[in-house]
Amino acid sequence: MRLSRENLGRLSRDVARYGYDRDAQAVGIVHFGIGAFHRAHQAWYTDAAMNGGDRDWAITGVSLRSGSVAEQMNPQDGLYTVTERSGGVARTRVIGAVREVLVAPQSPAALAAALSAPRTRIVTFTVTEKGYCRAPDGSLDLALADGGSFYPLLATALRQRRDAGTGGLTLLSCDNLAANGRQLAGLMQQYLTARAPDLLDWFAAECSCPSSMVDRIVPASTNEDRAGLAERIGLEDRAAVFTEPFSQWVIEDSFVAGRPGWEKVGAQLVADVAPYETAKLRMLNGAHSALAYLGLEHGHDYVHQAVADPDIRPLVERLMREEAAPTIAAAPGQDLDAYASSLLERFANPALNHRLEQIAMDGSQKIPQRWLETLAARGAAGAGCPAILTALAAWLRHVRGDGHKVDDPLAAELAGAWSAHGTSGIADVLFCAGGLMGGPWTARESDRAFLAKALPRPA
Ligand code: CS2
Repeated sequence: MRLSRENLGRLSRDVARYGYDRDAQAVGIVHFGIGAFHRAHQAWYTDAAMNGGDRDWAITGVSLRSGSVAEQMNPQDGLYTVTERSGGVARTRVIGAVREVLVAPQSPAALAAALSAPRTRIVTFTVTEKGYCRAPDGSLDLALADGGSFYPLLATALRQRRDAGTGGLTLLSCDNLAANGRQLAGLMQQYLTARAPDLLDWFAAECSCPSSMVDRIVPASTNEDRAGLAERIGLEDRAAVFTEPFSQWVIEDSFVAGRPGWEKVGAQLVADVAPYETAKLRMLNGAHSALAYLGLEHGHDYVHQAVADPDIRPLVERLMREEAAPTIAAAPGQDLDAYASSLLERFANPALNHRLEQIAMDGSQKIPQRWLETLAARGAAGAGCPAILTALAAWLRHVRGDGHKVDDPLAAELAGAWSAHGTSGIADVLFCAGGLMGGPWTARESDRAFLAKALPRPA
């Protein structure tokens, strides 16, 4: 028997659940990219805010392509559980914040109506790095944007809202990009310039794009996870997510038409997100990517195994403490050394089973803000980054794709660069000015020499 409104009463009594009247809540948020991360993070905070008395912030989730999340959630009336795991302890809660899931290609009219409804005031995004359709130089790739992304859908909605006098929207990016709000604003402006220039002034005046730092480790759920949960709670939940107890959300407080009281339920609303976002991207995500490529090469499957490996751990510590941390202008009270220690502890959580392969995907979209910006900042200060360069060499070997599939939107270009340039030239050609990965960082002579030595696969 499956989780649903009707079956809620059959849940085991130790499962916590929302206490508000779902029918009395209007939809206030449309969310693009309703995967596990959104369900364990923004929807979880919003649910807590409504539980605390906030009204009318229910969420309509949108899948841009696949119908699988809709199939998981709609038959359950949008309900799902979040289970926090640590040590032998698991705590489960039913979240009521999501009203329904729309699959964009299947329900264009319902989606247009949700985006232009007067009560919709915020649009949030977890579409992953590649969902922003950026060319390697960071500008909008218009052909990608026109091919099934959120940009045309938003442009249509913005036109309807302007023409109907409905008022603007806050577009809140919750993806792991540097200055994610500023990037989203710039990319949206580029889209409008090309496709709807008459909306540019209205967009600038009526909409806002705050930046936010999001943090919670949410491994992809497995059949085994779901089966164990069903046994424990007494109902099957096909949309269940499993995560760590830790959660952080730092949001720039710039909303054009109100927002939930997220600060009352643990989020930090601040004037400047940059110090938190930079620390998170360069330290947490930077360490994660290093663990992924080095860990896979060492035969590990999970983060907790890689971080316990004495060949890998010291390198990851150096990456965080000696390479990334010195490039970050910390906010008052932000202790980067303590942050590094807390990250090592979180990575070591054996109850999470966070697959290295999940982190290794889409490296071309991730490493600019995770590693290359640190390399650039350290390089400008005349310092080197041996730990990052060692990890970068492992990434280069990974995208060569010997015996495994490379899951990356630039996989073909990277394979082409490998066959044209080989071990002796690959790093030089990718990280030069104008090279495929030569955006934020151009390798110095000494970096290229380091990479050339590090590149051959270790015996
Ligand atoms: C991970 C992130 O998959 C990845 O690339 O580094 O999803 C990471 O788990 C989250 O950003 C943690 O907040």
